[in-house]
Amino acid sequence: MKIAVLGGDGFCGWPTTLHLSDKGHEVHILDNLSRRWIDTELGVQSLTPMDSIQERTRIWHQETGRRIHFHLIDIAKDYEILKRWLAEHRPDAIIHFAEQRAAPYSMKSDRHKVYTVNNNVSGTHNLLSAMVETGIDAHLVHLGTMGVYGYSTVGAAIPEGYLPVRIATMDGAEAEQEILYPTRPGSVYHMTKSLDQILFQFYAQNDGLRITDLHQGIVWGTHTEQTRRHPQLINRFDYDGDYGTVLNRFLIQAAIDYPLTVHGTGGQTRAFIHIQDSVRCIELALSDAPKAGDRVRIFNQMTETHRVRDLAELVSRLTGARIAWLPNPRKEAPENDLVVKNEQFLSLGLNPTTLREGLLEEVVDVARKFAYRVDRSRIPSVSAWTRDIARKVERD
Ligand code: NAD
Ligand code: USQ
Repeated sequence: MKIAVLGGDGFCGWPTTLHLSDKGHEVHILDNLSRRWIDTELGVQSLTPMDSIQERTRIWHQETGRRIHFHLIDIAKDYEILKRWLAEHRPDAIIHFAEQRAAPYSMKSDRHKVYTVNNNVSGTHNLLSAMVETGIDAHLVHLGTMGVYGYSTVGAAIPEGYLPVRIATMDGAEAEQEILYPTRPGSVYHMTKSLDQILFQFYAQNDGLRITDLHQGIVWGTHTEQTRRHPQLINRFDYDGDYGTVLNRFLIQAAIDYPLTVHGTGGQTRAFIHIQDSVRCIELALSDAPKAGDRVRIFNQMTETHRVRDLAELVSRLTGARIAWLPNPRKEAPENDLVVKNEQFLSLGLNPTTLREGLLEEVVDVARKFAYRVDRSRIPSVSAWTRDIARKVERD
């Protein structure tokens, strides 16, 4: 297949690109490199030394003989360029990773809120509109998030996107209807993913676009089979208070002897998936495209759930790291349970990689190797969800 990977220079996009190229697909990356600019804005860098995208693709060609094409396009701002690109290249599939994906970054200030909404919602809408206008019949696979569901304590398992509801009809009878599972986003970033869902629903219903939305949990790990092949193919690996995600942060903190930064009581339960499985899930989703006229296909892309304090205790047992119990900069339930259905990927053949000690140690080893690149002052998560929380965090 000819596949466009939007956001292919990022943490999930780069290993996915390599995996699909390895499988023999013709892969084109469309990326505006905004993530690299955000590193500059924040004064941080990936823990792992990342080469330019051009250099990365050159090394891949040298190692495998396969070409990955790179196109510098901002999908939120360059609508006409995106449309021309699609009309000219007519990809069979489009994988859409190209959004601002950090909840803390989206809550930093009003400017960051506005940027995140403009970038994510316009980018997704531009893509959908350009797909209709060019008449291409590509299967769109979007990376959404488990966070759209919110983390309720109802106790029922979260279904894969849709919820059957019984409603009273005008004549007093009852009718059954399936609705999108109601969203309850916990940050401006997560809110943009909820808005994406409505855009997808409209374009699938109105124009017959074929869309799969992957509600992904927190991705952990760094290497995949392909990124291990050459030091310059290494994946990016975020540790800072905005972009570092919880388990990867704990593993890096353990490697540099920094107390593990648990927010509040650490009672938050979240869904997780290893980067190797994330890449594999995308391949599986591509192999099972919906037909025109089908509703949006929604998969829960996660393999296990864990409570934050249990992860901290596990990493502490493994490495001897201390745990710091910090005031929570976020507005979120201090404790929640989470049960998630993920039968669709299992039935397509996913064999989940679970939190094995070997894999956790591999991440700690990578972090130790590059520990000299860590700026410890960038580890604390300082983006507060509200002014009151900011004052409280400062006081405590
Ligand atoms: P990332 O920030 O590392 O990568 C995103 C890429 O998209 C970057 O290379 C960035 O430059 C590019 N991009 C952003 N806006 C763009 C635009 N307007 N035009 C062109 N390119 C643009 O993020 P990631 O961790 O690789 O996440 C990828 C996707 O997966 C995101 O949509 C995110 O919401 C989703 N996701 C990530 C995780 C996770 O734990 N990392 C979990 C669940 C879902
Ligand atoms: N947390 C800590 N300590 C830390 C960092 C985080 O206790 O040092 C806590 C947070 O308070 C939160 C939980 O860990 O309760 C998860 O935080 P996170 O930063 O790992 O994940 P989140 O903000 O939800 O975002 C990440 C990705 C995002 C993706 C989402 C999937 O950045 O792109 O959509 O995970 S999910 O969480 O399933 O919505």
